[in-house]
Amino acid sequence: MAILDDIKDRTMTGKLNEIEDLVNTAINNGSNPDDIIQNGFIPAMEIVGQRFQKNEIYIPEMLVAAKTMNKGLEILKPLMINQETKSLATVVLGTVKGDLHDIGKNLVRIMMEGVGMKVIDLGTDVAHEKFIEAIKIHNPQILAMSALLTTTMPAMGATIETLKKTELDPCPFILVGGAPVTPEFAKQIGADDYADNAGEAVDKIKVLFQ
Ligand code: B1M
Repeated sequence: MAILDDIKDRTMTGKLNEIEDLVNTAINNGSNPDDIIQNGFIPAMEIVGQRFQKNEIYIPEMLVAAKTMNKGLEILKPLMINQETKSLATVVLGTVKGDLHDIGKNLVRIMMEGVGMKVIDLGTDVAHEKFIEAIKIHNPQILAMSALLTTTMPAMGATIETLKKTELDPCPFILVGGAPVTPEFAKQIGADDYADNAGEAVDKIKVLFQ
């Protein structure tokens, strides 16, 4: 749809002043928030990431793109969260210790909240002690961890190891993701599942509660 292409384009190029109108137009034309995220914001940020990697754009351009996406997401958020619905599941979410990447994690959070999950977002650079503490307090059904650096992926394993030693009953279902994470790595560190993208993360959790 042309309007979703426009949203993708303006996000990539960081057109902060145009995004609000475009998102509102898309909604008025019948696009649902999921469509706008999956076909507008996510592909935009993927391309931004690739361009950054090739030195075609630099940190300021990339951060303006993320800011543009966040401005658009703010409009979608209230439309996605059904306040009346009982929470589908409680999720403790965070980017692991040493890792400050949060664009993908925030997309995961928004999409989870959109289907009625209660998300305790611990932010970035989350040490395993902090994950365990939050699990003890909130008693979530799901622990969701994100990592974008090969050097921080092992922090997921360290958290799982500590969690398993803590012998919580019931132990939350552990879902991991992030660009360098693979299904094989997830299995190796003892996670219950892996998701490739925000939409898949939500789908995999939804299946557990059907
Ligand atoms: Co960084 N960075 N970065 N960076 N950065 C990468 C990841 C990198 C691949 C770029 C590169 O050099 N080729 C590289 C990692 C190399 C590696 O480890 N193999 C890298 C590096 C090296 C670094 C620094 C070390 C650079 C430096 O300082 N020398 C540094 C580290 C800082 C730190 O974390 N301690 C650093 C810093 C930064 C910025 C601060 C500048 C910025 C982050 C801003 C922010 O997040 N607020 C940044 C960015 C933006 C990137 C790239 C360009 C884009 C990441 C992104 O946001 N993508 C990235 C290169 C790339 O990916 N092409 C790169 C868009 C986003 C929508 O995708 O995050 O993959 P993504 O999320 C997807 C999926 O992965 C998945 O769903 C999301 C949406 O569908 N997903 C999950 C994510 N979490 C999930 C959890 C799930 C399920 C799915 O379940 C729980």
